[in-house]
Amino acid sequence: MNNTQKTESLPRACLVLPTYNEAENIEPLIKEIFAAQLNIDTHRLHVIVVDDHSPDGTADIVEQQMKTYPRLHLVSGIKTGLGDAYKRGFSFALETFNPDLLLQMDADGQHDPKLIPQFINLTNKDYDLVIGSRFAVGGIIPNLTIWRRFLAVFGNLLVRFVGGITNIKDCTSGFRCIKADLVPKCNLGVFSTRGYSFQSSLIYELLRNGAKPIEIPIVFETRTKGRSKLSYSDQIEFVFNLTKIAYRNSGEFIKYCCVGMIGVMVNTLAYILFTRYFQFSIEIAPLMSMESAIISNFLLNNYWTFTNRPQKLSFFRKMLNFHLAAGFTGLVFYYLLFLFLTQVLGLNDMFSIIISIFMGTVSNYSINSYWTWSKKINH
Ligand SMILES: Nc1nc2c(ncn2[C@@H]2O[C@H](COP(=O)(O)OP(=O)(O)O)[C@@H](O)[C@H]2O)c(=O)[nH]1
Ligand SMILES: [Mg+2]
Repeated sequence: MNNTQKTESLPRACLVLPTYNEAENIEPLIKEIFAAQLNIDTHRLHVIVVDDHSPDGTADIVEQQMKTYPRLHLVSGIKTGLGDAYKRGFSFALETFNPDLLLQMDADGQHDPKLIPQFINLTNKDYDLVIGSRFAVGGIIPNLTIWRRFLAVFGNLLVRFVGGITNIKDCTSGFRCIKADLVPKCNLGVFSTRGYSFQSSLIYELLRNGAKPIEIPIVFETRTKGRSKLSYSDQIEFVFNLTKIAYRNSGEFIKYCCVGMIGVMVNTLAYILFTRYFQFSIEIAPLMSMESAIISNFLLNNYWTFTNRPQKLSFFRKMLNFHLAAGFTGLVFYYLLFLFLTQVLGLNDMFSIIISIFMGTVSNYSINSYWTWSKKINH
């Protein structure tokens, strides 16, 4: 049996490659991906390029290459975001090829195709989800701008500690290999995420459906040519999507937000009481009303939001932590971030205050969840 006949009978692995204006990167990448087939004995590789009518002619190059590579396919659509592109690519792969594995990868040279055989090998060893991880021990992100590095690190911390996916270090990586039978269970059709936050939603859904994950350290190179397509709307969608993941993972975050809203009412009522009834001065009254709200928030969180958690710290230690967390997030998010957004970035003050309150709530929740009411046992 020659090599071609041998691979014909193998189960299929479909690599879904989303592209938007990747004309300068796509040709060498496809060559490298198919070269990796030589080191894969167990699966037959198909590559599905999902292109959204890139104005730079990416699709034309792919069509040219399809003449050389019979297992190269093109799915074209209207640009509505990275998540939508993946959904389209996955559906096409599942319906057309009935694959054993689905792979995800960026088309800009940031992911090394030479790792594909290793990813596939690990699924042969009983792992359902192999993640090319920038944050596993040995993972490196050289030459990334400080802003992009911050987004990658902070975004992951949020997914992990707000979303509750604590066992995965890189929840937003776009380099993965997944056992295909898990994907239909994830119900991609009802994912509301259209952009980059698809990646974290997918991880959450896969784990919820019992996927056994493993992370492989990768070197996340800078893109070979062209510009990143990550937009501000992707970043905003990402943050809002976190609350959904957090809520679906547990109702604690929602309870925490309700407590926060009750806190605003307590703050206001206490202020009215201290100034109008007890006649305190307006220098003192705001501090007293703020402290009343902090104490009422603490008690509600202790006896309602986190009541089912094993109690690790003493009541007073939790109270102290809660105050420190409130001071920290108050200063960093409600004040410094607000100043940064309005004064440095020149954004509208109402938009900035909403972002600051949102980021402050999310961070405050994370700190209290993982410090004040930590689930971990003290050794
Ligand atoms: N089809 C499609 N591909 C996209 C879209 N947005 C990004 N991509 C592709 O998704 C991959 C990751 O995007 P990239 O801009 O490199 O994101 P970054 O690595 O986070 O900066 C690249 O291959 C992009 O061409 C989109 O809306 N549609
Ligand atoms: Mg990229």
